[in-house]
Amino acid sequence: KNKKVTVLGLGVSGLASAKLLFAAGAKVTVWDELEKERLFSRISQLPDGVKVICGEPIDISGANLIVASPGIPPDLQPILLAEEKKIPVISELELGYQYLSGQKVIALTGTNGKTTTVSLIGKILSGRPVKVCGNIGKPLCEVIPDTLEKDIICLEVSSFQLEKIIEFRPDIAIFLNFAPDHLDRYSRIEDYIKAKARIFENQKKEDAMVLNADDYVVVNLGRRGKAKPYFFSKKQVLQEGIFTRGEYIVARFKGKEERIIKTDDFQLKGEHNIENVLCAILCGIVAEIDIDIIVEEVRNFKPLPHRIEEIAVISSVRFINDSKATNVAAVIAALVSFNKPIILIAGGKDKGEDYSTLIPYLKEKCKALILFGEAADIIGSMVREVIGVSKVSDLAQAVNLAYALAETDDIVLLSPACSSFDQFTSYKERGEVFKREVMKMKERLHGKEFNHIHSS
Ligand code: UMA
Repeated sequence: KNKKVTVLGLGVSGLASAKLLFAAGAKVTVWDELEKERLFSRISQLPDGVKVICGEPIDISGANLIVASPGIPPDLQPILLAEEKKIPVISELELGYQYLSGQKVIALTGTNGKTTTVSLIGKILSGRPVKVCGNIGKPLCEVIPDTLEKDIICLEVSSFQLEKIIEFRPDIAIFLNFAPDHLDRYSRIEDYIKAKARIFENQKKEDAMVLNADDYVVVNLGRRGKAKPYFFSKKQVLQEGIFTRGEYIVARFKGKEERIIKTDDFQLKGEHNIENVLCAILCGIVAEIDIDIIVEEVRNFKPLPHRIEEIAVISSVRFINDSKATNVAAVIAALVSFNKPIILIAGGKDKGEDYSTLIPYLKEKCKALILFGEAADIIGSMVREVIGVSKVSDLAQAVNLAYALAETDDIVLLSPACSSFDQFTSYKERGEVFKREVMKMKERLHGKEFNHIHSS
């Protein structure tokens, strides 16, 4: 109350933070590098009395506290200045956490599969009052005003949100997997790992860690944690934990083994989804949810949009939207989940990854690569030697070219390996545009008594 707080970034996180702080009686200033005209709808949602500075530099020297949105990089000038002046800088996640009053917190991080897994955990917990939020799209600060004491907060947390925590301490901290990503933000991969590792930092021995036993980065970080570790594995039979044996997912605790569900008995498909399901089941067990409820929720859970999502079949060519694949590891997970020739559409905003790690998979799985967006030339230069590459300017051209190249039973897969921000506002918008272009083509072809020849 009465403190001067500057919120950096007026996206969903900045908006929710500013509202919460203003309601508490703080003197709030919100800053964004964009011009006011581009932020009109957000600004109109702010309470009167919040000061807005947009499209011009901000002087933070009089502030008592800075709240940084996840997208604000740690080397942005106002952050560096605040650090120099010893003004505390916290993330939106930390701000939201400090508003909690003892609610149970489950937090999940990882590189790929976070949103699917946290959504499934939300379903598994749905017999209790649970709020699923965080990087999934709804900031913690947004749910705070409606949070009751009995609620369980189930959070997807990103490295960006964890960078600036102080007290954030989940009762159950989950680390799903690790792969290189966000190298445009972190100059060294160690910095990305360090940010993610903060999920365990404030845990105590009465808390729990849910860890992927197959991922050595995760196992190493878990070794340094103080909380009780629980493991899941797709590759090993564990002494204690959740793992696959033959066609079953199996739980083994205190020497007692129990088959839980068959690996083909749920709608989430692909190896990467087995990992997600193992993780969610283990979290459910750690949260003391009845095993029958867990199994039912896993069985009923439907894949989320934009993740290896089949959107149309046109003359036996399957079109798959995997717009959520914003890094190389996610693309690999998509490629290995098909056993038909793939025409891959990739590109977008480059995040500094080494795309040559795709080479063995391109060789084995793909017949053509269509590149678009800012990263097109960079990706092309790294993989051109093993696959035919075409460059197009947008998704409409990509869809048309992919279809022209396709033969019966081929797969056209949008799995970009990049973020979307060069041409779109989000991966969701990119996925929607892809769907629209595919549907437009389908209508066009059907309308014309299409007789394109697809030879097998
Ligand atoms: N901005 C600046 N200067 C900068 C950077 C950003 O002024 O240098 C401004 C932008 O102009 C914009 C605002 O900040 O107006 C956007 O803030 P933001 O990027 O923090 O975005 P939010 O809308 O608050 O969304 C954030 C997360 N965004 C990012 O981490 C980039 C969302 O995750 C998250 O769903 C939301 O908070 C709720 O928690 C998105 C994401 O891409 C989906 N996350 C990354 C990922 O999953 O890989 C980590």
